Amino acid sequence: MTASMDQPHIQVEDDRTGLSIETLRRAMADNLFYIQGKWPEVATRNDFYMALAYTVRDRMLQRWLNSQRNYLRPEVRIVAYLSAEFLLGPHLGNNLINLGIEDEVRQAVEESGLNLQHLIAQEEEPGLGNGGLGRLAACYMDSLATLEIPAIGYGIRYEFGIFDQQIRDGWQVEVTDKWLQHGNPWEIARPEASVNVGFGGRTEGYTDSDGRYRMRWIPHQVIKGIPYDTAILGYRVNTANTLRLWTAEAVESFNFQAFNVGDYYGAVNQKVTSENISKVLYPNDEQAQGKQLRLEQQYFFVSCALQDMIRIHLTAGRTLDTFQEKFTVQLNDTHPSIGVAELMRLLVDEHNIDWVTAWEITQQTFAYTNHTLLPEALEKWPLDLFGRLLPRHLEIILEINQRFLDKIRVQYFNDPGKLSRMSLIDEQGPRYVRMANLACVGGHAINGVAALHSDLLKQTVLKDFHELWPDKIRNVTNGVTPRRWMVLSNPSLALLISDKIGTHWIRHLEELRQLENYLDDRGFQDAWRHVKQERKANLTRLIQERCGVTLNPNSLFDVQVKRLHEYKRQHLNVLHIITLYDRLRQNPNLEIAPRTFIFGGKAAPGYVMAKLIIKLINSVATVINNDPAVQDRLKVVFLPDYNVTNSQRVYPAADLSEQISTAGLEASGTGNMKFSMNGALTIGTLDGANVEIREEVGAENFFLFGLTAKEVIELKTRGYNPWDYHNQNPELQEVFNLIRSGFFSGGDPGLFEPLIANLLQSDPYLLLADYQAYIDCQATVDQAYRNPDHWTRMSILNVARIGKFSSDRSIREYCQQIWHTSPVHVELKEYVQAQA
Ligand code: 73E
Repeated sequence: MTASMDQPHIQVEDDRTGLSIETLRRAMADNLFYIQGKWPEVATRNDFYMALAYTVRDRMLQRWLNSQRNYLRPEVRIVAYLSAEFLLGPHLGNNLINLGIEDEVRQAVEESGLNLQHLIAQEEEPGLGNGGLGRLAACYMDSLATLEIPAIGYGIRYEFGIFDQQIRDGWQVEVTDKWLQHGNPWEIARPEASVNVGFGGRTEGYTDSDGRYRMRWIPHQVIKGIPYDTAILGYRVNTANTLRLWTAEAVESFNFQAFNVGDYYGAVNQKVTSENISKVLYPNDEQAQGKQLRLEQQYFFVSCALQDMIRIHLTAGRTLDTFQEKFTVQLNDTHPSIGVAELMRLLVDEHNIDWVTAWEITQQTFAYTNHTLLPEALEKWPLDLFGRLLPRHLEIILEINQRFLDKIRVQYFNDPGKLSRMSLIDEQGPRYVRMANLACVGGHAINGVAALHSDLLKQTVLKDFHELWPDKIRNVTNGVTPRRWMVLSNPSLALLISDKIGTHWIRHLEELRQLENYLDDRGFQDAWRHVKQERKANLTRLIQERCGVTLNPNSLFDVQVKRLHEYKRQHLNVLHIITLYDRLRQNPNLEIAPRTFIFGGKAAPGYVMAKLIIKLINSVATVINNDPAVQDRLKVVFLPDYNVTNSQRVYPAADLSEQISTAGLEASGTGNMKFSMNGALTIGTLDGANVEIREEVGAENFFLFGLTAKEVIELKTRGYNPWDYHNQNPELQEVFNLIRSGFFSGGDPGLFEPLIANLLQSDPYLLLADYQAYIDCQATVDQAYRNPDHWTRMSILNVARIGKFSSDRSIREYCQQIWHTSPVHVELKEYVQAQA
């Protein structure tokens, strides 16, 4: 449209903000030409995806910049969420939903001769996390924005995220995740906000101009942190918070001194080693890595983040004595807990604040979330390594420790054990810095991630701290965002629900309760089943494509997707599969509901037993899927490369959710919530958030089995002998015999011996103790599934009563109990007017 001379004020919709289908279509064509530099005839699908992504990002910028401007208002309090992992998943579909422009964009895309689903599928997901902990951070960012809470997520912009998993000959093979190779349209580099971070070197005392004796750090090396920002939009609100991820670079591209003396390669080498810090995510879930590079990563992003916060605070015109009013900093596990020492250093050494004041600010600033009780996940750093890398921080930690232990000594003068247990330094053998103790002492709140987990924390690993500060340990049960896990992943379910109760539930998940009114509505039940069938057909297509296995969408989809770990007991699931298979072999006419067992999940590359479990699943799958005697009553598949993208097709398709960890070991779990939200029923132990899910959905709508956390401890204390269970149970013996005979391993009886030997000799996760209860419980699942009406009612009730597990509820609790912060509405008007 062009304005003619006599009509100079014709309103043309802005190509960067307009929402009409025509404007969107034009904006895409424009971005394809001017950003991708392509004509449509030669554009790849990725070019079209990029053109669309920029079109959507343009429509987020008003909200984003106005939200960022709010950060600088002195009275605005900001949540800083520090996390080594943010497992975001693809942005495009989610942003369309949160903006509420899905329909318009779909039409504009179609009018351009393209398909929106294909473009959405084109996005390479940012897999900057391992599993639940990283995904939780992403859900919390979504809820913070939706609840209009000013927040910044700080983390690392790993060049390579979690590896891609391939399965070759049944084994896991790791492939580098080059998620940035086609460009990332969602981020904006902000080199002007770069900061320097020191490493190594020494400390020295000096007398300042006021005659005070002070310490300073002379690092050996300085690395530059460059922030890349991504907008995290709330659902149908103006708030768009920032996820600020840091990339490491050499301070100068070349060390000119080395360059001048002719050491060109030496100079370049320095650049290369500096960049190592943000190169790759450590792929270990719940396994502390004692590697120096890991500590470097942690310190790097935490120092960048704290320096950034201080800059924001000072720019807002305030002084550092009020830092704790401006920022509340959540430590996502101990990974960022070095922040306690770093803030002390910044305040005391760099900003000349006295120790006592600095300590008050620090303690009031930080809060710490614990995500696991597993001893192998507890982070501790050898003192010498720590002192070499961060000499000033070690001094600060020792000073914190001395002042802390002085108090403990007075308070518990008759209990010397307290000192050694609560000390920030482990001195039992070689000395270590204990990061959990640092996080506990250096903050004002500690929380577990489900009620049972928080109770166990108080009774076990944090018992002494709980006795010292009875109000400090709280519980905030995890939650997940219904925007990604229902609206985006399961549009047909979302539509069916909204058809009945409107759309308010998307921000107020408790309103799903209204679905109980339709429990006996025949039409509704049929529609419900229809949605599930459709999602099962959809997953069937994915599995056909990825595994070449044809599934029966009428069979019971029994799903276990999560990281591979012995405590999660994927191998207990396998024992059940083999039991059923053996029964079918013994009795070919056995009546069971046809079942499809679906597995997915990555194993840490160095975790031999977890990798062997993957091989076992695939070996059992090959035998069962090719045995004509089974007559398709059982199918087993391992879906490779389980990630956020794939998971969005898995949860909606599940009938049964496997949550079968040894009680007391899964801190919360979040997959359990996503399954339930999508109408799957749970078979599970009384562990983590399962306990609360069962309370909410009703015991009669949940398949419970197994020892309780208390019984697990009692059994272990009494002395657990797996042979007792093996010897009493002929069916279990038969299962073991089959595996040991080489039946599933092409005649190689030794292949799974390490697994079998582990179960028979020690069985640390009590599979044998829970085996029979699990088998019996699975039989009740089978019975229940054969009554479709009843199953559908249970499925509806699971969804209707799952409201508690929205991450909006979790974030509200953090705001009230820990962060003491409230929503700030973002106004867009001002900018629009200024523009006009
Ligand atoms: O139970 C899950 C929990 O739902 C827990 O295992 C997981 O965190 C989830 C979110 O709260 C978790 N991940 C880690 N620790 N706990 C972890 C530890 C080290 C590296 C990476 C992840």
